[in-house]
Formats: sequence, structure tokens, C-alpha cells
Amino acid sequence: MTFAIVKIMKPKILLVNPPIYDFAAYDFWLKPYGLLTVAGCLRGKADFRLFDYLDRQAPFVSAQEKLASDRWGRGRFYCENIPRPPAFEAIPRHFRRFGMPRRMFCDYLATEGPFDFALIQTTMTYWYRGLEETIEDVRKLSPGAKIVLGGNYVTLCPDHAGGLGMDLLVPGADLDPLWEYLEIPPDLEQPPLWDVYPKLDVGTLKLTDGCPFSCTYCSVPKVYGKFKPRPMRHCLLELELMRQLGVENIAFYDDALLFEAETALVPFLNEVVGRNAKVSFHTPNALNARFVTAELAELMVRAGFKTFYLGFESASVRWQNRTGSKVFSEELAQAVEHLIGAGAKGSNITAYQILGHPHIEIQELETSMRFVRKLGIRGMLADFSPVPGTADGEYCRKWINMDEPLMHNKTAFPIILLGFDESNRLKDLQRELNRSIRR
Ligand code: B12
Ligand code: SF4
Repeated sequence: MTFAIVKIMKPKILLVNPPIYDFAAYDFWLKPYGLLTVAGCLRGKADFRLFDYLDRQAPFVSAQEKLASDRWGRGRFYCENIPRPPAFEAIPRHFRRFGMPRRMFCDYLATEGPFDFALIQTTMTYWYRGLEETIEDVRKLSPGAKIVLGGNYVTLCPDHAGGLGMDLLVPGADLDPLWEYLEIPPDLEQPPLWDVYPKLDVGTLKLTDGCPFSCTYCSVPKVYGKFKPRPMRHCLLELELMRQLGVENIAFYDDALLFEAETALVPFLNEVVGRNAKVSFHTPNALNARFVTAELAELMVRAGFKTFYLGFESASVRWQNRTGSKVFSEELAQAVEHLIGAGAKGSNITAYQILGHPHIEIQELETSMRFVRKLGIRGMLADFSPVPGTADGEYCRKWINMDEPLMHNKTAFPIILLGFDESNRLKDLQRELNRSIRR
């Protein structure tokens, strides 16, 4: 009789959050939450390594570059000027590569490799040049690694992503093809793999999926379908893991955090208060002012919300009705009253307004900016990114080639639509209006 010794080896998986190629980028609580969620489902079943080009806490980055954070954990990335791609010849702004220098990744691959798989995060569609760089380096220095891409760019531009030459694309939120490819059964009860970071002070969280609205510039309703709360037990597990790791600031990545708040946000915040969690919460992805009641505002402030970003976009009723009626001006005014009544500072409340929307002729942007100023809160112009597959994005084919994802760039489109001078004039006006908001 012979005995076969079966050695069970865990696959070695490299996780990469690539560098950003863009005119501007700022660490506004940016984390590769999708990638970490996927890796969390495989916790203990693979040998994971992370290379996050955008990790401003990585010891070698902060030592050399002094990448300071503000009091809420935001800050600038290390960056280098690079030549503008031909598609942006007409855009008179510096083009840059944000994130750790390329040679650091090459050294890392040479010392930590080889890997069996490389899972790469994709985020904005117009950031695919960072993926090209990453894929090239992995192919060269860990040639046996199977490369897998997932996330927003793959979901919105699957055909373009297919041209980058990786081994597997995982568009959308169905991860079954990934588990089959890796031949590892997932444990969906596990929290994201935050523990793969050597040091972590900012984390992200989602209590809900999807959105009940249908704004004409947004991909969320089509991609994520019906709104639904996530299981509360799982959300609390995510919170606890981040707290154990020393996270002080948590940004919500929900699309409709306040919708049906009694089923998701309210029970979550009651737990936060009960556990005396001492975490600062932020809402960079915008809250819907319609759902801010006096009671909810009070609970949010008590539970630790420090900054409030509200999606307003325009004070023009015509524009609001045409794009999905997600919020009206009086609802914004009411929400601000409730937040300030609950103790939030006006300077920590910001209303986003889209700059460079293709229906700017009915948006009355300047009037909207002044309306926001009168409420005693800050305004922020959110440059419009035309999103493929949305009504407004497809309308932009009038001006740009939507099949080239670089053209979805949020700095480029407003300049193409309005011109450099007009776009700058509106940004200067916004700065001027914000100057007088009391801190
Ligand atoms: C959070 C968020 C942000 C954050 C930053 C996120 C980040 N890390 O960079 C903030 C608030 C800063 C932001 C800013 C902007 N955003 Co944004 N944002 C989002 C949002 C709400 C969630 C993305 C997310 O991380 N979700 C959490 C994860 C867990 O979910 P997921 O991505 O669905 O992941 C699942 C699968 O995709 C898969 N998966 C994900 N990653 C990976 C990786 C691998 C390897 C695998 C196998 C699988 C996989 O598994 C996950 C679990 O099921 C999306 C909308 C949405 N719901 O997707 C818009 C979205 C990505 N943003 C968008 C836009 C327009 C913007 C802005 C341009 C808005 C503006 N004008 O200012 C800016 C751009 C910022 C910049 N610097 O250029 C657009 C996309 C635009 C584009 N052309 O790509 C989106 C799609 C919303 C929309 N309007 O349609 N955003
Ligand atoms: S409310 Fe926000 S997430 Fe929902 S469809 Fe409109 S823009 Fe998208």
C-alpha cells in the first residue's frame, strides 16, 4: 500500500489598488472597498499581500513625502507631472500620476513574488491608464500570476476593459465567476480585509445597496437595481473590525444612506451610540436632503457625524424635474435648518452642485450657488463626469467620444462644454462665496 502525501497550499494572492492618472486627485476618504470586500470573503483561505499605491499611511511614503492628513483623515497624494495624453491636448491643465512611484511596486513584485493571482481594483472609468501600468508590471515581474479585474470601470466599460488583456473580468456585483475561477468557496459572512493594511486610520462602510431614484446622470439604478439595506449584523462586524484596527474616520459609500432610515441608518446609529464607538463619520458620496428630519439630524450628530455633504446640483425646478427630481430647494433649506439645529456647523455642511452638466442652459448655476450661500453652508462644484449608459452620458456623444473612457474625465468635460475661462470663473465665484462662511 502506498500513501500519497497531499500538501494543501493556500494560493498567494496580490491585491493592488493602482495609481491614478488624472489632472487632479485628492484623498477624499478614498479606499478600495470593493477589492477588500472580495478579499474578506476569502479570509484565511489565501495568502494575501496588498500594494495600495494610494495608501498615504505606508511608512516609506510618509517618511519621505510628509503626506499630512487633515483632522478628518483627508490629504494629498504623492504625485508626478506626466505628459498629457493626446485626447487632452485641448485641456490647458497639468496632467499627473498620483500614488507611490512605479519602481516601488516593481521592487515589491521582485521581493514578494511570485504570485498565483493578482486582483486589481478599478474605480473611475477614466483612470484606466493606472491599470495598464499595473498589468504591465505584473506580467513582467510575476508572469505566472493570473490577473483579475473588478469594480466600476469593468462594470461600466466591459468592452474597453476586455482590451487590456487580463485573465478574468468581473463586472457588476455577481462574484460567482470569481469564486469558480479561484476554486475557493467564499465565506460571505466575513468583513472586508481591512487587517491587510499595516496601519489604518480611515475606513469606509455601506449600510445599503442601490438607490430608489433614477437621476439621468447616474449609473447606480441600472447597475445595482432595487434599494435594499444590508444585514445589520454584518455592518456592525465591519464597524467593530475597523475600530479594533484603530480607525478614527469612517466614510459612508452608500448611494442612499438616508432612504428608509428606520431600517438601516437609525438602528445602526443606535448601536454606535450604545457602544460609545467614538468614531467620526463622513458622507462624501452625498446625502439626500429630503430625508433629513430633525430627529435624524440629532441622532447623526450625537453618533459622531462630523461632515455633511448634500447632493443638491441645482436650484432650478426645470433642471430638477428633468434630471429625476431627487431633491428640491426647499428640502435642502429644511435639512440645513435641522442639521444646524442639531449642532452641526454650517462650515461642515456642503452642498454639491454639478459643473458642466450638458443641460447647463436650464441649470441656473450661479443662482443656485448664491441660494446655497444664503443658507450659511459651503457650496462645492462637482465637475460633471459623463457616465456611459446613462441618459445624460449618452447625450454627451454630441461633444465627445464616449467609447474612449478618458473622455469621461471630470476635469476635462466641463472645460470642453463651457471653455476654460468660464469654468474657472465659476470656480472662482464658488471660492469667493465660501470665503465668508463662518468656521
Ligand atoms: C464611493 C464613491 C465615490 C468616493 C470615492 C470612491 C473611491 N474609492 O475612489 C467619492 C465620494 C470621493 C467619489 C467621487 C466621485 N465619484 Co464616485 N462613486 C462612489 C460609489 C458610490 C461607490 C463605489 C464603491 O466603492 N462601492 C463599494 C463597493 C463595495 O461596491 P462595488 O464597487 O459595487 O463593488 C462590488 C463589485 O463591483 C465587485 N468589485 C469591486 N471591486 C472589485 C475588484 C476586484 C478585483 C473584483 C474581482 C471585484 C470587485 O465586488 C464588490 C462587492 O460586491 C459609486 C457608485 C456605486 N454605487 O458604485 C460612485 C461612482 C463610481 N462615482 C462616480 C462619479 C461620477 C464620481 C465623481 C466624478 C463625482 C464628482 N463629480 O465629483 C467623483 C470623482 C472623484 C475623482 N477624484 O475623480 C460615478 C462613476 C464615474 C466614472 N466615469 O467612472 C459612479 C459610478 C456613480 C455614478 N454617478 O454613476 N465617488
Ligand atoms: S439619488 Fe444619487 S445615487 Fe440615486 S440615482 Fe440620483 S445621483 Fe444616483
